Amino acid sequence: MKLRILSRIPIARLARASFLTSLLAAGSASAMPLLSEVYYDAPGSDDGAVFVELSGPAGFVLDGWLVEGVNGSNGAVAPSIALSGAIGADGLFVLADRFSDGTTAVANADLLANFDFQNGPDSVVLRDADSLVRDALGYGVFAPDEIFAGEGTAAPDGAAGESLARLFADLDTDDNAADFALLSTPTPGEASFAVVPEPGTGLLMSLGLAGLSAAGRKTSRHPGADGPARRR
Ligand SMILES: [Ca+2]
Ligand SMILES: [Ca+2]
Ligand SMILES: [Ca+2]
Repeated sequence: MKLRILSRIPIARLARASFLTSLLAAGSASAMPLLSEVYYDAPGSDDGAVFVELSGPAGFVLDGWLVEGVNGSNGAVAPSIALSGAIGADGLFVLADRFSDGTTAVANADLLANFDFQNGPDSVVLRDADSLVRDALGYGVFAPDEIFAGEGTAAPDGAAGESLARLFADLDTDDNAADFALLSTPTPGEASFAVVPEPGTGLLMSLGLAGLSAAGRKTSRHPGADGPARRR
């Protein structure tokens, strides 16, 4: 009976399930926290508008961790922002740029600091309390003599108003081009998470259907479509 059900599923959906299953296999939850969204170029002034969103285990303490910009033209590090506080119960943490009056226009901000990143080609790096690089995102087209401090292949450099967000906030294959996509509407404090298949699904799991059904049920199909808001 299961095989008959399988025969009705379009090939394209099976391909997507297979892709998701391979991503789940390649990703590593142990690598978290991760950069889950970076917004560095708001329309007009960036002041009070840009942010870095991290994903990770709820309650994970970020004291001593750093978010750094790496200049693609010479490798210079600026800004370097010291993190403090903990990842929220929703699995996300938003570092937001602040206006001179101490407020921000960024929704769901967890920590305010004064920073901005350059438009690409540049990189944003996440370091832990031992200064080890735990995650990195390079964006834009890097010339051979420019410094790429991201992972794998660079993500695209979006237009003003677009952010770079992980397809799934908790999924990392260490290839920026594969893991990140441009969002026309940035989503600080909101994200889609990959769903770990439930145990005991046997045949379905081997066919990659567990990932398909889970993806259809619990995540938006396209991060830019900004699926159902998470409960906070
Ligand atoms: Ca701008
Ligand atoms: Ca990574
Ligand atoms: Ca987001």
